Amino acid sequence: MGYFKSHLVLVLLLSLAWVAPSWGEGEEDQGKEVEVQQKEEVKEKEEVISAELLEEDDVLVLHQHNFDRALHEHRLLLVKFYAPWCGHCQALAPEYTQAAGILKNESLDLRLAKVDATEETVLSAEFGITGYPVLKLFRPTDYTGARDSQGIVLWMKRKAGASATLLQDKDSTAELIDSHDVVVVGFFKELQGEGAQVFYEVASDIVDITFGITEKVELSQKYGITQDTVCVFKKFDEKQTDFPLDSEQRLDKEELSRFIVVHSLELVMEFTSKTSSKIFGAKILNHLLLFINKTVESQLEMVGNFREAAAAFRGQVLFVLIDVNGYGANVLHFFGLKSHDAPTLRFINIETNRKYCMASEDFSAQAVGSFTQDVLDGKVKPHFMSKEIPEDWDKQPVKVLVGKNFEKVAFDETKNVFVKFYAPWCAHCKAMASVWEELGEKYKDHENIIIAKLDATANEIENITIHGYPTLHYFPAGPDRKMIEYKSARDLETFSKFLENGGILPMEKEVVETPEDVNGTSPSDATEARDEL
Ligand SMILES: *[C@@H]1O[C@H](CO)[C@@H](O)[C@H](O)[C@H]1NC(C)=O
Ligand SMILES: *[C@@H]1O[C@H](CO)[C@@H](O)[C@H](O)[C@H]1NC(C)=O
Ligand SMILES: *[C@@H]1O[C@H](CO)[C@@H](O)[C@H](O)[C@H]1NC(C)=O
Ligand SMILES: CC(=O)N[C@H]1CO[C@H](CO)[C@@H](O)[C@@H]1O
Repeated sequence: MGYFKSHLVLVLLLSLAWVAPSWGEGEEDQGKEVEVQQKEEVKEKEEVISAELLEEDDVLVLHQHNFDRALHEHRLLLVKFYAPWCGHCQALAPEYTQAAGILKNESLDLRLAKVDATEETVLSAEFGITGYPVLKLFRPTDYTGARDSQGIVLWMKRKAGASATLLQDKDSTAELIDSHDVVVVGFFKELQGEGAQVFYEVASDIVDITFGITEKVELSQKYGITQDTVCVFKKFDEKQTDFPLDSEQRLDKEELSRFIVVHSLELVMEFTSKTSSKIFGAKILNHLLLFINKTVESQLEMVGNFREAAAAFRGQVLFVLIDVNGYGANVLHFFGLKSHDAPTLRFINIETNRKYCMASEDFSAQAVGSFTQDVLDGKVKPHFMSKEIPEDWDKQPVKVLVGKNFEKVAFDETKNVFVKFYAPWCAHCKAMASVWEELGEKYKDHENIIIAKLDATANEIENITIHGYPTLHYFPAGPDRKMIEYKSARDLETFSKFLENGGILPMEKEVVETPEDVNGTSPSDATEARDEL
């Protein structure tokens, strides 16, 4: 896992983006419904169920028999289809309950409900539920907001009302623009046109930004607008950014959304608990991070140059400032940095997780700009983290590998090398630590078998991506640079057989380690128990 462990589920999910190429991973537990339905068949329901609407902590509890009644009685109903055993559902539950309470209090008749999809197979089938949790707004609309109480409230309110405030005069317009750090206003010649409709749709989706819309010519004139235009007004950077609409071409919803998201971010975003969801939510895959110690004046002054360089890459590379004193300190280890390494720059692609390091110490706008361009142009080699080689790395039965000695040891043509990629905090790794030591002991004098381990949180190996801990890879002797992933039982006997047999196990000898996983209720492979990244 990595990057930083936050108490907030949302931030945690988002934080994975700097940890692993895992955007969206873990958002829903997909494809579990098959077993669920099988379980359902076993469980015969005996009790007679009425259409009564009961609630649990302000959340309506729906089933096949009261569903229609709930839809009939509530103007807008957000329904969560969940499975009791699903981890993401459990994480969402308290947030959902809290949002339900807030909305119920405001007597807007916006209600939250839930359906245990493992029980209610008829409803799940009707609404095509294939993963958990799934939230649907009735009139059925997919939930697209953030998964915390504030996000749910914002989203429900946006869906309930007009997505953009209709602006009629200069005063109310100025007031709206002044009311938030970022306000988006659409200036249209006519509100019935196609452009305005697309604008309304976009406003309906981007629930954390305030939108206004107008067709008044005097307002367009006041803000220097001469054709249909969407303006992002902000209290920072360039204050107003215009997106003039091409009268020939159809306004593209995606393009407009992207423009608004990109231009509502500050040119340089400081990484804090408040901004991290915006930073990752912008879906800009390249991030350039400047690590500084803000209490040091000379480092603080670098931000000006950084900002100057950022302008040319807007929308393509997100420039992020990280103060090593604050929230940013949590991120340092993920880049193999210590606070005294500041000031320093790292470029990261959050999809591939490739990191790049600027060789020079020159932080001028020009140097930062050309480094960024060089990375984009593929002219800079990725940087792989490595600890220093410990002096006694080969003194114990289990050899200690780091990035710097990996190539030489693992790809040694005369040796068969079995490597455990682990994380210091991972429970499954700790559970198998002693058997790995025993294995090392058993083969310590062997002429060509090497047992080794590598802390994969501090060392990165080119072309080897670790998706969970522990991961065991076998590198057989020979010139082919082969790598075989070991996926069988983690005991001394099976390991030994695997090694004696030259890196394969006879099929019938494969042992299933964790029987409770056989039915696929755990995300890991049936034969593995490991902590996912
Ligand atoms: C609902 O309103 C009551 C009374 O005003 C208040 O005590 C309670 O905290 C509110 N609940 C929520 C979830 O906002
Ligand atoms: C930042 O710099 C100040 C002043 O030199 C120093 O006292 C502080 O320890 C530094 N912060 C970190 C996290 O290293
Ligand atoms: C990694 O993969 C690339 C592309 O297949 C290859 O050119 C490169 O030599 C590999 N690097 C190592 C260290 O194996
Ligand atoms: C629903 C299902 O696949 N159940 C299986 C779960 O695993 C046990 C033990 O392997 C089997 O006996 C069940 O048939």
